[in-house]
Amino acid sequence: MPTYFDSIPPIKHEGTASNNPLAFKYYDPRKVVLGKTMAEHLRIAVCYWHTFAWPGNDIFGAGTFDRPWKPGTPMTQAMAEDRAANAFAFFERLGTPFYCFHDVDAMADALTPSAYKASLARIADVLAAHQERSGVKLLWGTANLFSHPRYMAGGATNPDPEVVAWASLQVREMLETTHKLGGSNYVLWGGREGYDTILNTNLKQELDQLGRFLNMVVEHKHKIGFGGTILIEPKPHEPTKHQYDRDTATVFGFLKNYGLENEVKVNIEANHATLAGNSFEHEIATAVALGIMGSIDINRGDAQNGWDTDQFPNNVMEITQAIYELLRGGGFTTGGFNFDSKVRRQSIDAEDLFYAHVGGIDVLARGLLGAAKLIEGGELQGFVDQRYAGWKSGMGEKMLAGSASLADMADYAVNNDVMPVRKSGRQEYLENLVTNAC
Ligand code: XUL
Ligand code: CO
Repeated sequence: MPTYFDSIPPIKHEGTASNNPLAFKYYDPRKVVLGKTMAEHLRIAVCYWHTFAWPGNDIFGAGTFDRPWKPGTPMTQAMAEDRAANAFAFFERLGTPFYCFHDVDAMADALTPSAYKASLARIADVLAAHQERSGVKLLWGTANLFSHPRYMAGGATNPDPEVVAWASLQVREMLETTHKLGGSNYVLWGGREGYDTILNTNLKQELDQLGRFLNMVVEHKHKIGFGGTILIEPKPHEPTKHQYDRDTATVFGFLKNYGLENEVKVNIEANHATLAGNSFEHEIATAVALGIMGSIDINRGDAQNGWDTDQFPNNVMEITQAIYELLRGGGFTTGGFNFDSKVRRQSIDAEDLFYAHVGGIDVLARGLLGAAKLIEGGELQGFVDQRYAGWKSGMGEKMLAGSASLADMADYAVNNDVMPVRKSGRQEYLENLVTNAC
């Protein structure tokens, strides 16, 4: 069957001397970096929603993309199958190993719960056949609990238990579908798990609903024997004014509160990190430190715009720092880099989808090479280790081990007439190390 992408040749690695805009300059899937191939390190996925389900509309204007599978219009089974064939044609030409999707990105429209089940099952068979034929795998699946009007006041945190029953249906079906398709993770992004105004909101009630809901998801995961990781995707706001999963540290507190810190990890998104007032690398370092680093949605925001612009990444220095933190934490296990990025509304051609992904993937490859250089050089780690060396012996060691009290520390200061010597934090020197590694 012909596809929209037939005129695009498969994307190859041609190296930095190439000026072919449809070739990788840095991403060479087989190149070994720190003992693993680039493909194994980066585990790249294309997302279904921005690239195949979004028609190019925004809140002021209609869709601008003239795609043959007609995104944004009511979807029949035939259209869903056409969309899947085009999506896999894209994945195969790009040569990326994974994809991610929400239930409604891929399935024909369904009004009732039983129609929903049947429609999802029908497209799951189609996706399974494409996976089998192409070798492309599912990085993660998720249920969309935010687009349908029934979810205007939330999915799991809705004041109406009947809406939560619908949410339970979608999550059960998508968790089972992800399992059947051999997915590596299952994601919950709580786009409407928050509030528009606290005036109509019972915050404690909603947190308890969300905590119980997530426990139900974990119980079901074990019941069906899904071996992948359950991931929460933090975001501070948009579409709601306040979202409960606002950033990684907040999610960790929530998981602890509901006994889930050993069951659930995070899917960190670069643009969500910056919307929350954090840096991307801060979110990764925090997840690593708390033992909940799972996967990454890669994109970038816009320094002037305060919303989730989901642009393709192009800042090599920022990505180098992010990948450095990721590698320091051991890198991905079940996770990967999912391109939760969208081309601009004026980028209307098939080629634009390729330019965007090729550029973004090359930025990840450069970030990986830069991070590897920093790790191999050892100066950055050496500086940090030296900075904290005092905690390996003496009073520092005792305090951390719990054998020195507040009084012991205070007496130590008095008895030894302690006058600490200030040492440079060397920020600019360290920034130069990163710049020079890129
Ligand atoms: C929204 C967002 C979602 C999640 C999956 O900002 O990032 O697409 O990644 O629901
Ligand atoms: Co995302």
